[in-house]
Amino acid sequence: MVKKFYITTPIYYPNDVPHIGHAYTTIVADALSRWNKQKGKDVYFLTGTDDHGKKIAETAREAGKSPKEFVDILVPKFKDAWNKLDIKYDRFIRTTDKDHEKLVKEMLQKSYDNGDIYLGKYEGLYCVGCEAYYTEKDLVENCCPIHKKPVEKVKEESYFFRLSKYQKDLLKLYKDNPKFIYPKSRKQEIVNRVKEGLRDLSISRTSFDWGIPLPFDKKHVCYVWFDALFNYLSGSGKNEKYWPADLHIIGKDIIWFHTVYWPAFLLSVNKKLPKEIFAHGWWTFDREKISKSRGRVINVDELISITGNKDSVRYFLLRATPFGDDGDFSEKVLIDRHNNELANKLGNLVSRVSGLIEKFGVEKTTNKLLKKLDEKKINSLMENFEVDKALNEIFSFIDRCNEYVQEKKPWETKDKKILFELKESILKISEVLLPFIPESAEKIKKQFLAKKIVKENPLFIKIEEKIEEKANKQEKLIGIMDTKEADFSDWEKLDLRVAQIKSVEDVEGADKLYKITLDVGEIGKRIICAGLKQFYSKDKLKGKRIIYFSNLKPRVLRGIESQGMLLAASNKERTKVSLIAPDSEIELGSTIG
Ligand code: ME8
Repeated sequence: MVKKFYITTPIYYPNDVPHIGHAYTTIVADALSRWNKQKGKDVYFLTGTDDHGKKIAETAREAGKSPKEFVDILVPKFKDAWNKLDIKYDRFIRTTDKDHEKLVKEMLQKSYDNGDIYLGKYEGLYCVGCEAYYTEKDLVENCCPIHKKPVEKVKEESYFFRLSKYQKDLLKLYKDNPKFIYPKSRKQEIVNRVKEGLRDLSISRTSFDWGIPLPFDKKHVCYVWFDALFNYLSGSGKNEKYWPADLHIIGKDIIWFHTVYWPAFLLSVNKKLPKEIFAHGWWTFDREKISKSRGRVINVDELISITGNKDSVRYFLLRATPFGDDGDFSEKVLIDRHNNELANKLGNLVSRVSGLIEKFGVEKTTNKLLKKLDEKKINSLMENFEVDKALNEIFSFIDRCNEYVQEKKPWETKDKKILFELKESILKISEVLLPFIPESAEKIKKQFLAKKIVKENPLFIKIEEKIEEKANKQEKLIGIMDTKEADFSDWEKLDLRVAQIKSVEDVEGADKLYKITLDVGEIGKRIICAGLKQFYSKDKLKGKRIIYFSNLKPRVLRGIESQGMLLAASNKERTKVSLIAPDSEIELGSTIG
């Protein structure tokens, strides 16, 4: 019988375009999904968006849109990003999908009928960012420990879920299923916290209405986490064909919701429990927290544009850190890996060998080289989710193949048997790399399965060749990037203008950002968000003439479309920032260069 494999990502809040963190989870899930498919399993891969909740309602309001209008604009951006990264999901679920809403209502009713939901009063400290309540002792300097922002005091009538009732069942679950929480390093913390005791959970709100109404009391809408978690069940295929999930992949930020609330909700409605939950580590950006307000966020388009190659992004993220650990993103490391590993090692091998085969052909023989590939090891690493190590193993084999070419010198010996070994080995490499870098792997496979192997456009471009080749870079499998020099044409692309600051406003909930309105002469009025609050008072900024980057792609920060950037100098630690200003009253809109 074919074994099924049901894998999920979290459903992301569509309150901005997806960034590197969302991309990471989704790429890992895609690689594991493709790998399991290759192993012959009946795979079902679910991803989607978490459309409801107060956070979305507030961001929508700031953007002057209704929540539904707002999410309808952002959800396609997630689909588009996943498409650009070759994510092959089976369903993209939204919590606003009718079948999901219906299932959540049924589950609420079932849990209510089982006596697990009761009406009470809630008074608590709420963080909108987390969509969760905290107690005084959880707070850090009176702020949410994750978002570092003040929490709200909330008092409302609320339905409660009897979470406390499930403490014993949960502890038994963790004990009997050592693989339920992965990696092990995160498990103990959950077990300890559950042992301390569980308080019943408020699962409804009356203070806003952007959610699923409770079937037994329509004044209340369902708490976003009860709604969200059940996506895994409503999205599990026709008649819940794939339930229970084999693997939920999540970030460590939401491990509590998945390993405590989720099994308790499922136990309450008599459904089977997911088999494994893997909570991976956290990405930082140049060692700082990814943060929209500080501009330290990198979205999927920006990520791909660094090398112009989606497979470099997939490869970098999958290889960069042991799966489970935290990771730091830096453009330089991405480019280094692209150059050294994809372009030089893989690209070089493919290009050299295809050229030699085009010239000399191949002759069948036993393949000693291929025996050096330890597929068993790769399989067992993948079964343990050690994606980075599996890639390591594949790349050691690529190294071995490159050495083989060097040792055997087929360009001198014209030995068709050696070329046969290399051809078959490269075909195998394309197969094992397919889950990780599908587009490149497909290209290699196509090239090496062709009746007559022809050396295609170079799979890597030498740096000297790069400039001429730049125009058709899209065509290339993998190109070498030059990290240091900017062309004059790069500079020419920027449009810098003299502008004057007309007004400065605070941005709700952002402690570092100002919303600034600029007069840019002939260009007109522009609005930007800038992280200047720590460095300049509003009065100091008002009336100031500054330099403005006018043709940068707009970015949405805190629901505000920021149309560019100001030119400023900052020290390494970013503790000092100084705006660069023209030293005379030159006309607004004047160009710089
Ligand atoms: O929490 N590093 O949605 P969300 C690594 N809707 N991964 C990151 C990351 C980072 N810096 N930032 C985000 C929600 N992620 C809920 C989930 S599920 C039933 C409901 C990834 O948009 C990581 O997978 O805040 C994390 O768990 C998830 O995005 C949070 O996404």
